[in-house]
Amino acid sequence: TASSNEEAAAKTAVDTGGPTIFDKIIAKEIPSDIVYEDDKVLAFRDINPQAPVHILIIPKLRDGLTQLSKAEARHGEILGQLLYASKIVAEKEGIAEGFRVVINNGPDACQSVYHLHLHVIGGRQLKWPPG
Ligand code: D5M
Repeated sequence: TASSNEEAAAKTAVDTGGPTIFDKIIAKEIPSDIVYEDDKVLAFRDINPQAPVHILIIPKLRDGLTQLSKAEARHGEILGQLLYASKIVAEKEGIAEGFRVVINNGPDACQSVYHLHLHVIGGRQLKWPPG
């Protein structure tokens, strides 16, 4: 299935520290459906939505945050800004009463893009536990 293909691809994705597709989205070199933006963060619709609302929130400056496990104390402010932006986005999308924020970290979590991103998912009844 498409989903298991993605999982397989993510299993082989590695954190090279090199550029990612998100650099092109930030630079607006490729199109994206932006739902929120400020000087530090960018939020846009996931190209492969897993729910009626599925938005990615990324830091505009990656600053070593290829994945959450690379976070250092100096990243505290941007990490807070990303989480706060998830609340803004949930309100904008009308899902503030029920939504999920997910960070996939590394191959075992099927991370496929090595530029830190929060998934904001909602608009339907979500299941627990996740897969
Ligand atoms: O999630 C990476 C996510 O990034 C995955 O859900 C697809 C999404 N993606 C990849 N390319 C694009 C573009 N060009 N626009 C919008 N969304 C995109 P991960 O947590 O790394 O598995």
